[in-house]
Amino acid sequence: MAMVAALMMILVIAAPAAYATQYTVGDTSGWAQQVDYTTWVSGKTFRVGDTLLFTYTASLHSVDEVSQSNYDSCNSANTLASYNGGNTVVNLNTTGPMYFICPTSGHCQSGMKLAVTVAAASTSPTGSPSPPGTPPSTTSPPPPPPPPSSGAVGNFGHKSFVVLGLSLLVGALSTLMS
Ligand SMILES: *[C@@H]1O[C@H](CO)[C@@H](O)[C@H](O)[C@H]1NC(C)=O
Ligand SMILES: [Cu+2]
Repeated sequence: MAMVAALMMILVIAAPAAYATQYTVGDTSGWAQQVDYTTWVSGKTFRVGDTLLFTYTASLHSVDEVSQSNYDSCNSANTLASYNGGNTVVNLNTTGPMYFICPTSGHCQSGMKLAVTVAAASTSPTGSPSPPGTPPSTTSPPPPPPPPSSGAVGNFGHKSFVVLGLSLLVGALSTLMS
């Protein structure tokens, strides 16, 4: 019984990770010149919780997150974030567009720039309830927690059903094992 409960805990805790995707920017080409990142982006859906992995030659390139206008003009004077070292993981924390350029002279102008649009966190492909712990799907603050005694059906989120289901499963298993 204790072991079953422990397994359930692990499943619940591990579930969100199963839905996060790490995208290697440029795939095997990495973050480099002569790569068409518009093509690389097309057909992909980036979601909150996913990550971008930039792999690059640290002596040649780096990664700057910039505004849309600085992306358009290849201006790395005012970055939102700067990364170097050859191996950069960027968390996609919020919905909306994100823009990256290589600040090495001439590289962005020749196409070393990446624009992604981050969508809300995924529900699973089958349309079943979201994994517990999935980040909020919008940038707006989450609603305040419901009062404990209200009992309205709308207050039971997906997590409640998952917990209920697991409780029933654990109960059934412990009955079988007793
Ligand atoms: C995403 O959130 C994490 C944790 O708060 C933070 O460390 C990281 O810098 C954020 N990444 C971006 C790109 O904002
Ligand atoms: Cu570069």
